[in-house]
Amino acid sequence: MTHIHTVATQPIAGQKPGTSGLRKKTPVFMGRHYLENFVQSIFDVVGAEGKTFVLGGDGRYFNDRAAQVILRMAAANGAARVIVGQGAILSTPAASHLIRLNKTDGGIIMSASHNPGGPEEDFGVKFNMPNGGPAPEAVTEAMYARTQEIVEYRMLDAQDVDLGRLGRVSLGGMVVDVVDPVADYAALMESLFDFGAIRAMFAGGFRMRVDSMCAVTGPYAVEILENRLGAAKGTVVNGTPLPDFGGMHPDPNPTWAKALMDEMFGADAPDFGAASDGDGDRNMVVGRGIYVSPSDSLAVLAANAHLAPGYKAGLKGVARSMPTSAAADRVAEALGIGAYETPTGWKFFGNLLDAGRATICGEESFGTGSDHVREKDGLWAILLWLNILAVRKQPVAAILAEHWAKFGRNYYSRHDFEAIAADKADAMMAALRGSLAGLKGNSVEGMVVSGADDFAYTDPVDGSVSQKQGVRVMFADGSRFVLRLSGTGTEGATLRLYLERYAAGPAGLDLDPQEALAPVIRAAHGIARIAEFTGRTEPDVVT
Ligand code: VG1
Ligand code: CO
Repeated sequence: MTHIHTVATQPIAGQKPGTSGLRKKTPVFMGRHYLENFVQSIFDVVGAEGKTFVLGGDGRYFNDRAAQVILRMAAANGAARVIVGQGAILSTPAASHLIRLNKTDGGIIMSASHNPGGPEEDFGVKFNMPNGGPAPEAVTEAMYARTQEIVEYRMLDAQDVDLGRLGRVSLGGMVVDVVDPVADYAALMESLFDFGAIRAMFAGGFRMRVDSMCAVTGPYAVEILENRLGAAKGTVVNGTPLPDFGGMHPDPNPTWAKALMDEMFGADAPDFGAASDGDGDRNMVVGRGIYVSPSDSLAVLAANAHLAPGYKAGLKGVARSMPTSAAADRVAEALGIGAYETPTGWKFFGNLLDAGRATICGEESFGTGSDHVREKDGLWAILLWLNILAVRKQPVAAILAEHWAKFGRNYYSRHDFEAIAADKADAMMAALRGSLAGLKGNSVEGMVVSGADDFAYTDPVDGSVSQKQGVRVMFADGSRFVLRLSGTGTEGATLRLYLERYAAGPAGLDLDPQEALAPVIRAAHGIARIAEFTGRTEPDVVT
């Protein structure tokens, strides 16, 4: 006998999803009715009766408890079936794949991605649509509206489901299928890439280091790289997902993946290095002695994707987020395919992928992916790089040098100023927005402004409009900077300053990016008055 409780509740302030779902401090999520209110709001908006959902998360603290709550609520709301990763584990791209593979009605992913995990760190919940992609703005807005009027939620009175054991069980009237989190995803990767060629490369002595940062990709990377592709045991480090990520900050960039950087720039560096983030949708790739900026990685992948079996027919188009460098646009132009510029956040790529306009997408924030799923996919990018390396038989440095010689180089960097008081950050952005109209023609630190705007995007597929997606200031020499506030942080505001300068080559391709960008950096500080508003002169993280 099962009982469904209807629990009286009330709206909780601040349950507004950001760039990628709802993210808060873990104690907030564990607070009374907090998770329940948001999950009920999801079900109220998308409907649960008779539906099938996918459920999993990145294994961070509270992941297991939250999964039990969500299962009981799904059952109480009349869902027919939930497919859940064993141990409540699923990487974000694997969840996206399962949603599509099983033709489900969507999925709930428990993750705060690259934000640290633990009892005092961050937790998050996001909903993905039946196409496997993040809910678009109209849907997340409806969920938010629901959180502000909610008065009750539904909960099944039941024991925990044993998520450690594979197989089918029932929960109230609902079927729960506990599945291997890795198997279907690994099969998908095997269908896209030339595993034979990559295996031969490893057998020939190719060495690699993958830092899974004690987050979700460990089991995926061990199975695919070590077990199926024959990379040496121990290639994957920090490969066991831990509730607190072992105290690591699972954000794959040179600052947080410093151990990997040191290794790749050290005396006995392996041929190739890679890291991924908390939920497995991001990647950083590093060659021996050379860091690959995410914008360059997107461009190189687009230019060489046809070398992998899954993309041998060529690409339909390439899409990038607005702050990402234009390096990929140059490749698209050379290939004679479409190039798209979207706001920050993977949800904006969904329509382009569904409509067959873009095949490969990427963001400067270490996210790359393709139409194989509807999320960015860290291991996919690492495997595409490996496939390219196996075919071209050149070091990463040579591939980059040839790329720049052919297309020119978009020097690029992002400077993050973290944990700024929100009111100060807002005041700075407001002042900057107010000054845009008068900027054109001004010379700041020797840089002449050729244009400035606040990026607005009209989706070419459904016509929806997204305003105020970031301030762009363009200079007469083709350089630019972009400023926007993060939508994924949980402490104060994070200011992101994106910097870009193009060098056509063949000379001037070997500069240090920070030096190459120095005039743009000075002009950005001058125009935005960052120090005056925030008191900060130096960024906390440089990528
Ligand atoms: C950041 C990145 C953005 C990315 C988002 C989610 O957002 O800049 O490119 O899509 O994180 O990534 P923001 O609003 O903080 O700049 V993750 O790996 O959540 O899934
Ligand atoms: Co992520």
